Amino acid sequence: APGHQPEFVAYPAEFAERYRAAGYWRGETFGRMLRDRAAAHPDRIAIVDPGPAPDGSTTRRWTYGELDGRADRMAAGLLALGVGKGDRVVVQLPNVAEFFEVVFALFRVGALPVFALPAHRDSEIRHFCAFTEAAAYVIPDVAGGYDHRELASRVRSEVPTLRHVLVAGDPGPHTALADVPTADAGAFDAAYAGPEPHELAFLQLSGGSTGVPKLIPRTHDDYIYSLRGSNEICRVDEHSVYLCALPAAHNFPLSSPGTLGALYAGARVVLAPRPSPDVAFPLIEREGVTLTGLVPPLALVWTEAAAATPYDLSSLEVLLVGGAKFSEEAARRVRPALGCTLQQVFGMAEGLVNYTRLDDPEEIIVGTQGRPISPGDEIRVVDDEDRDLPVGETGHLLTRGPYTIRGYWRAPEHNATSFTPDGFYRTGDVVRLTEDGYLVVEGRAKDQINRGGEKVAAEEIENHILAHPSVHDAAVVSMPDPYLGERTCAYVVLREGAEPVRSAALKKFIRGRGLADYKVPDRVEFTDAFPQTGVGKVSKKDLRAAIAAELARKG
Ligand code: J2J
Repeated sequence: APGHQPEFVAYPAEFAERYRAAGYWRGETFGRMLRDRAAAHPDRIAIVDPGPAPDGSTTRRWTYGELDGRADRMAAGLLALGVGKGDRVVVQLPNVAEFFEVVFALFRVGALPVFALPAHRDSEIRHFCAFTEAAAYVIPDVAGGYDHRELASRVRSEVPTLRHVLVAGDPGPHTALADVPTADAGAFDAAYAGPEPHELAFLQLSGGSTGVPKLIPRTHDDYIYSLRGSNEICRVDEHSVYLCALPAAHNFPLSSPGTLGALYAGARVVLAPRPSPDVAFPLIEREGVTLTGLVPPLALVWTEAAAATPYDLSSLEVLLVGGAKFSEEAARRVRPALGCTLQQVFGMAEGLVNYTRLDDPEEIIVGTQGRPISPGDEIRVVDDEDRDLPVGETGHLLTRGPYTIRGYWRAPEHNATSFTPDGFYRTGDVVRLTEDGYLVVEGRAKDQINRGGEKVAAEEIENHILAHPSVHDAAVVSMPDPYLGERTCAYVVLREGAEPVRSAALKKFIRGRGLADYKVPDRVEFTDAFPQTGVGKVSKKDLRAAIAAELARKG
């Protein structure tokens, strides 16, 4: 049947009806959303891409009309290449204007962007392309000194479905993105049956706690609701200027309220090529940025740099901080240093997003991770047996609601354990609910390391370590770090009689397998055996305690 998507666990009809009746889902799609904004205010600036020159000479400014026209021509070009509705396209672009041209073109034809991060390498990209049977892969030529065209050639030779590699910049052996759009301005057929609001818009990446990252299917209806809700809470309107400092594809800068929230509001998006103060501060001054989002380590760097900066940051009204726990002590320093309101955000690509409110008392802003966007968000805090705990007690966070998925994409076995039978998502976060309904993140039950907002799935890294011929067993755990909050420590048991390996050589081996740099263990500890739990599993709790004690001892 048209629109039938077997890999996607749809919202049960009764819930979909409820979410529509409540006005959460309004039957919007991203393709039409941009068309409407462009019709309402064609000449307003949508995207500012400062390009490589710090003096502003290479800056590109696209109006809503221009972005809309570009998305149309790109959509027509993609259809001409045979990329159509339901096809998957892995998009791995840095913070450049083309990201929005491509993504809105894909939205318009109903092809699904798969949002890779710029740091991903062979092992991640190969998996995304193969697992989604991607028809195309969109890359920069060289980014951060890395040539993505070579990576694309390797992946293309391994993944038979991958018919096109589209390059923003010099294409090398591939196709230039600039050659995809049709020259004919009216080429995208207005009668083309694009996606329906209840259908999928894209696949987002999960932070992950399993051997390979899971993919998160989001619909137009549900995601656009999260944008509208975020905009209201963060007071984003047509006068707002959002600085995208984190990688644009990540769910936080994409949607909380992020670039897509800003575009929904008819606001302006400014793309920062890097999030460091030397790049971001001049952009804030020059473009009159009103809000942005950062992970905690960057918020610390900004807070420190603000004291001595020659740049005028007074346009900045709101700094969103999330992705990892922001310490209360650091949170208190934001307003005095940057002169703006701190807004904590505790979100996840699977759905649920919590914000402190702009007019909340200081104690709530610095001491909690906010409360849900929607009255339709259902929150449960439970014990190990899924029994609800009294308010104020610490337990596992389960959630269900109008923008939280009911299942990962093509992952029935995972879904059986990641969701309760009645559709609550098991976040893996350990939280406490305050009397006023705010959440405080107290820890984590999932087997993941949160490296300053960058998520590392322990099992994924263990698998890479186990590929080394001298390694018998591996266990990856977090260790405390004053700057990132956590770093990764790999405990390794070598094979008996195996060639001894040094820590540096093992890290080099892991890096050589082609994975995002932030996943390479920060530290390797060799041991003869792992501590066991009562049931004979590796006790990661004991390993975490051991490395924390070791670090504390050394000071
Ligand atoms: C503690 N842990 C947090 C916070 C996320 C907005 C903001 C962040 C994300 C994100 C996002 C945290 N304090 N303030 O998608 O829209 C940890 C939790 C959570 C996981 C989700 C958004 N904010 N976390 O970080 O999918 O463990 O989304 O379950 O990358 O990050 O990670 P991710």
